[in-house]
Amino acid sequence: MSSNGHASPSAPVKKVSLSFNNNELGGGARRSFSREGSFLGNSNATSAAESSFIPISPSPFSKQAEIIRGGRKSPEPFTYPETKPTYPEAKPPAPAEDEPLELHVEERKRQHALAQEHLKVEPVEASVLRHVQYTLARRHQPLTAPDLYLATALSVRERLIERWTDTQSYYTTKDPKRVCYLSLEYLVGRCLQNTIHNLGVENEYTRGIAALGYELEDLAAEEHDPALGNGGLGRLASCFLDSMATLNYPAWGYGLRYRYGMFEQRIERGQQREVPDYWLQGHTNPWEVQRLDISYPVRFYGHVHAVRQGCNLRYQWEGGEIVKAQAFDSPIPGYRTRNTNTMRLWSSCAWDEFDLNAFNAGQLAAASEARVRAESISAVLYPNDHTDAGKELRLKQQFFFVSATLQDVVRRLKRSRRPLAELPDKVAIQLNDTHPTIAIPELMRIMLDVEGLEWAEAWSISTRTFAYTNHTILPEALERWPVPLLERLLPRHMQIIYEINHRHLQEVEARWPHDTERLSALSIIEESFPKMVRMAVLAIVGSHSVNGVAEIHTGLVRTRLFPQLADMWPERFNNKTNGVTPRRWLLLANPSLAALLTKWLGGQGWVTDIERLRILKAHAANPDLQQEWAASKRVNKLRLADYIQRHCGVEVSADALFDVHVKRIHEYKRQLLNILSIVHRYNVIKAASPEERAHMVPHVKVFAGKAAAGYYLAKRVIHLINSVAAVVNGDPDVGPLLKVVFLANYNVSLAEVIIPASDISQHISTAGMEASGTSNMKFALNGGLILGTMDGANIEIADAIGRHNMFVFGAAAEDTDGLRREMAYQPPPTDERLQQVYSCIEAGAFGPASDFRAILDSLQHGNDFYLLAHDFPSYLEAQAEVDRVFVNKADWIHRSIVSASCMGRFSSDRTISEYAANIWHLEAVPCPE
Ligand code: NBG
Repeated sequence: MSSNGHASPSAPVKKVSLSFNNNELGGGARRSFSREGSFLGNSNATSAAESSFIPISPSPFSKQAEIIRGGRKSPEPFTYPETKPTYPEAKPPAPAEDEPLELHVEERKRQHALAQEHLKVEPVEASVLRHVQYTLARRHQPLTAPDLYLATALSVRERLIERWTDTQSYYTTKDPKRVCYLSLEYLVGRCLQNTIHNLGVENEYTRGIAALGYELEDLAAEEHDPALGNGGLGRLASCFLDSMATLNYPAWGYGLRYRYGMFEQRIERGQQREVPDYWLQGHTNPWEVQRLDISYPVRFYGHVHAVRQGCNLRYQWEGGEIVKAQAFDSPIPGYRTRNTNTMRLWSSCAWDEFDLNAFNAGQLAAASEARVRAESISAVLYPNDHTDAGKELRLKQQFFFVSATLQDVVRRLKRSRRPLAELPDKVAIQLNDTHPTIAIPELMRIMLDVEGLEWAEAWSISTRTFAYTNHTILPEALERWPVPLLERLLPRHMQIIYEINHRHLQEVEARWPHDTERLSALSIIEESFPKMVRMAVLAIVGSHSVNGVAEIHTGLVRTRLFPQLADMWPERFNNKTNGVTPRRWLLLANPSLAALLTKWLGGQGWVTDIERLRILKAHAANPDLQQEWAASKRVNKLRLADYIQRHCGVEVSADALFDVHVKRIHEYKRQLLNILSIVHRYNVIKAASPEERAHMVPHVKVFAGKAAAGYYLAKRVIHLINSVAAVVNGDPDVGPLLKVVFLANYNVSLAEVIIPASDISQHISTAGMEASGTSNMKFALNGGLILGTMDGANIEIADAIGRHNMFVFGAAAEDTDGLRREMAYQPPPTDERLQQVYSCIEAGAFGPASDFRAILDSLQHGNDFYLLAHDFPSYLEAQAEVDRVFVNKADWIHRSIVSASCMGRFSSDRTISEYAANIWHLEAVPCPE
């Protein structure tokens, strides 16, 4: 074996046996591994030659595999659709030479001194008008809100860039350890007001913009909300970036700059229609800087070539296609600190813009073909929530993103003249879910093939650098990539994955000899047809830390999802309960509550130390506080009522109980359970006498959320909600007692309007299925009470605020499997009220029953996997309890104050401090003013 861990070749590369004798195995059986490292079970018949390895494309149908399958003939080999185009032989461009840092230091100082001398801070009005007139070239046109928004953003950006460049320069001088947060999704939200607040210039800008005849808030609404993520995972990444900057951690957020973000959702005839979200169209994005000086080549396809170097073998990945990754940087300002970090998003483009030869030969389309192909990589965000996209383009996106990122990381290390051995001391890389896991073999490839390190050293560096966060235990969301696809797209990475797996399984075998089941559970390769690479297993094997995002979820990751891996490395597994940034989700989204807090807590210290809210708990019964608290909630409810009126044409009263259910539409999140209970409420109202109605609590039921475009049942649920809404809202019998609205195109900006206005919000996933949830934290922080199941972070929120302040119902996570088994054996009788709801839908009360047939089928005949019917009675009880408490205003507000005041633990500042201390081992580096 060569020193870098690969089989020694002769030409052609010789097959090497990796089977090994294990005398302890009964009957002289031998345990075999293919060189791919996939576990192949016990075999008496395997010869060394049979367990051989052809490095570049090992057959997925080796003899041993056949033996395991009991000598059955292999099915036809899986052929992945051949989409690979033919390319001219790609040559890697010469690496850009980095000038040594020292050369820059003096020049930087000189420029800075010059700037200090000549640049003065202009008044806001002057700065904004300068941009209107000279940047936008609109000197003779009347001022419009869009122009003024852009000019204001450009004006703010100047101040931002000062801090940003100072911070980056300071980091360069200090050369501290940094964290790189790798996430395929960010849900940034609008930037203008967030930046103004974080910079502490809101008074100046509010006044300055007022002097120009506008309200800052109105201008802020002109900004397009970039939706570069699906839901909670992407928003968490953006909350984390805010906290990292605020806590002065040297951090980089890396991601992809999709041209089309999450689709825009329109509701037409009650149904979702997806419209492409071309968020960059028609305006410049003032919050990013294209870094023309920073781009990297990223290779796809090609072949692997082994070369002998002395007595060692080195592998080179050659040919294929090269695409350019172009950096776009967005400054991420911390709150009231000079520290301003970077979110670097990669955009793909052709390495050679245009094939002039093809053009000259008259092949016009061919001339720009490579460009179109290259640009498609970062074109669209996959609008899949919890589904394995299984698309070649998706894997290309993942590799494109991590390859550019790692080149950037390694370049920075080398620039500071450090050897790769120091990488774990200088950089922590956090993998946000499995999407960036291909970074592990890519870093190994760079170290082995480019930098010439030995396997053992490279592996040690790699595992000490990477850490992985799991965000779901839903099997359909656990990424697996077909081996044939990886072999074709990333041939060298597939080899490296095999090698990682082989060594990993050897370790397993050494610790647990003869444990066949364990070996197959622990293998990175799944022995299916085709074979699959389990990315989560690869992420765990290749990281020093694996964390879940709430206590219950981490427990399930340990015990249900990866029990054997947790057995092997118990010290690797840890919990980091999610959090949300109080800057966006309280200070910005809820100005009236923010003002109240500042007044009652004697200053704005709570914005960075949200634990201070706890002081209010002791004053929860204070009538003055209660009165102000209720007034603030009312302001927010009026704002939402206005939004509902403008967007749905439905008039709602701020006196009603606002009951909100907003998140991605998914069966496990159970929007269906909610709408079924609304139909029941409707039935009850219809059957009630006028006296009974007079005692009922009026409800406004608010839904919002997108369904993945291909998720049929989720789209049916949206249809049902809108159909019920149409009937209920138009029924004069019901009047203000019940209103149902579905707000289209849920995104960060809409969440900022909805969340502060809730009385109740629903987080009612089937127990054990929601990893954490983060909107539950936002609602509670804004004084909304929670109606929820004991799932995800709800459990910890209940602990923090006191369970009696939450309305809890439903099966516990540990009971769900048993309930499903019982249901399969003998479906329990359906609750009468639920049966009546089914009957209404079946009788066409909300439109043709056939529209909702699939929904009803998913619940009946023992199909109720998400346990809606089981939880329905306790859900109705919890709702009745909500109504009972709501009529006692003082009690309600007391609970609201207590729950908000106990939410300190759920700030992303706490979460990030834990990541920094326990996983990244990172120090804060405050940039001097
Ligand atoms: C989601 C979970 C949520 C969790 C967020 C952030 C994925 C894969 N997972 O419960 O479903 O709050 O991640 O951790 O999007």
